[in-house]
Amino acid sequence: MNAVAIEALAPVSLFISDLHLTAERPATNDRFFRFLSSAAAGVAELYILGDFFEAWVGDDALADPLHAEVAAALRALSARGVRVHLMHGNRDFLLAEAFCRASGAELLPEPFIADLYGQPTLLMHGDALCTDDVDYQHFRRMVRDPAWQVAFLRRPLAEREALARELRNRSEQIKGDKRPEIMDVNAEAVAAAFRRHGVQRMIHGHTHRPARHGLVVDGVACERWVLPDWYETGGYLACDATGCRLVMLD
Ligand code: LP5
Ligand code: MN
Repeated sequence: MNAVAIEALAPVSLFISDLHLTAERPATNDRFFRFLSSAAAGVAELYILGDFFEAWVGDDALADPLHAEVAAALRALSARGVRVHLMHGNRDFLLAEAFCRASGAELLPEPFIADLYGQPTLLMHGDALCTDDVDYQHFRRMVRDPAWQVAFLRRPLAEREALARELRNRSEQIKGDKRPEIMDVNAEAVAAAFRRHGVQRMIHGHTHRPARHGLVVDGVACERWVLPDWYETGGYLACDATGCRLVMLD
């Protein structure tokens, strides 16, 4: 790393999530690579708040050419001095140390409180806030259980990939039968998170409903930023000492 380059980085933190990178959506992948060499190239840090990949079945999936290309692109960004932070989503909760070594990214626990230029900010993927989606929360508890993960990772790669494809199909079918409101965050879960962590700002993705929500929790003004997905356009949140703004790409 080069100290001069690090000093030149702008004191700005960018947040992205829900890119769902896959060889089947080359336009999104290209948009991401352009983002790395433009908006993300000169900032202090990049936070990836989950669902970076369409599905991650274990770090041996780094053998996939797209996965390797993405890891190398992140490594090039971190080599410029940009700190890259990664949080699990519901699609890629199996990202682990080998991916971090290949990409130069640091894996964050969820939830995580980041100090953004003096303002403590709660970071989450967002799925844990969707407490009305009871079936999903049950499923989440199962796949986040370390014993379940050890057993799953023992299966051959091709079998894990087939299971992930099957699960994705099931998820799409099941979502068609769910009311849209149960797939959004639950207001009580949001208020409880602000209360528990004593913060006034939260950033998350998952719901694909980009927005800034102002709310009052126990008499304290708070804000909740929701990140966009990258299916059609994509975008990011940029935060600095003056606050945050959502930037949509075209
Ligand atoms: O992802 P998205 O936004 O479409 O939907 C999510 C919830 N769905 C999921 C599943 C993911 O899409 C697929 C994850 C792939 C991970 C690969 C590694 C692990 C492989 C494990 C193989 C067993 O997270 C969806 C939510 C939605 O967000 C909105 O919040 O509603 O939740 C579901 O659809 C889950 C169902 O409600 C309940 C799960 C039924 C499980 C049936 C088991 C079938 C096993 C299939 C064979 C493997
Ligand atoms: Mn998600």
